[in-house]
Amino acid sequence: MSASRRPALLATDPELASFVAAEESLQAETLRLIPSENYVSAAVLEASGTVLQNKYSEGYPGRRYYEGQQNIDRVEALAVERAKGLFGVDHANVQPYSGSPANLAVYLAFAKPGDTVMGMALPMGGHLTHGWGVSATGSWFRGVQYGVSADTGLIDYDAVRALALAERPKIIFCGGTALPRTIDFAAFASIAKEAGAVLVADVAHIAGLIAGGAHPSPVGHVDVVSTTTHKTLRGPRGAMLMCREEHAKAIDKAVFPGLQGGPHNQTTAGIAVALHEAAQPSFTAYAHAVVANAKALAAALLERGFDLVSGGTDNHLILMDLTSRGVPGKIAAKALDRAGIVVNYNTVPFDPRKPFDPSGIRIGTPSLTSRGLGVEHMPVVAEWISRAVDAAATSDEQALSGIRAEVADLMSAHPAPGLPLA
Ligand code: DSN
Repeated sequence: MSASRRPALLATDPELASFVAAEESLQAETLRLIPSENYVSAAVLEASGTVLQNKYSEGYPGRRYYEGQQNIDRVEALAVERAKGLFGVDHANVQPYSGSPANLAVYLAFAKPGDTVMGMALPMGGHLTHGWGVSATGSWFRGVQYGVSADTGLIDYDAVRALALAERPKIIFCGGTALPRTIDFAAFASIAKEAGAVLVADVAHIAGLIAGGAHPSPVGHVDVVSTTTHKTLRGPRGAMLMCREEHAKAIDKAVFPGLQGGPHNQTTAGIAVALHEAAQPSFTAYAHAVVANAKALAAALLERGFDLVSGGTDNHLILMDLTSRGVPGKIAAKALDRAGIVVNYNTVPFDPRKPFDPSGIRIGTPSLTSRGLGVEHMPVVAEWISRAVDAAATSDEQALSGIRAEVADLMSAHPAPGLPLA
């Protein structure tokens, strides 16, 4: 693939242009299974790289600290209206730079340093910003953490309730980054109500599934919905906070001026386009296809003897415990990468190994579904994973190269959105 799509960049900085072109080739030729990644459309890419980049606009539409907002206000208002319509919320703030700042804004809105907050432990499938110790949210606040049951790999709602009632946190987070099962927002809502906590659903991973009707919505159950925009939602890298009208002021004030300065208007434009795309019937079909593919892939992996946390998946994500295959997650992930299959190594619940060298890998189907792969392809994908993990165990580089060629063949028949054709 050439850098000629970007003639100005190529002329000014050929070195950098070559890196971008190489990344395009890599994304085109490899099978991307990282469940938090996706491919944005060409329209989202175009919207995200515009002269909106040049404008400062601290404040909100109609209430800015800089002049010249005639067009920026329209862009942001459009993104906000589309978010409200798509998710059925009273209020949306589309300015958070990404998921972590969005979650930090929630703390600023509803808690004071030292307050107790509660979320799922990171190694159990939560997120750093849900009060985990190494994050500011776990050092500036007192984080208490729930997990999953050792027997089932599922959230034990009775245990969550008991912890919440014992600790009385100011904020409870539900949602996470390695949860293969449906989140029961109603159960969390009843726990938060009993404990007197603000309930936040961090739906970053499943926002696109919610928008497409392939996962129940937290709206109506929780106080605040936090999400990134670049995972299953298929937008640019950014985030949104959504809430009922009663929390709107607190959320807006926390994002700006509480935490951030000027919003990234070029990203807001990309978010607006992604939200428009996500409101189309084709996106509903996409969201359901992501889940169907994940279920088919999980079944094909189980057939090949893999251990999956919780025994399978309800959503876009599969967490594989490779202990029984005798290959640590990191070694498997690196071998898969050499085979053209891009995953991330990941802790599994109760992992005896360290996060930088854990027992599992985390995979998902948002990206391959964006390329048009269907359930009929999942046995092939599972077979590649199985062969690559076996090859990792025996350091069989030839086998990995063979898989890489097979992967590239299938990928060339299924071009990714937003990437130039080879
Ligand atoms: N880094 C994201 C993920 O991969 O799930 C979460 O922030």
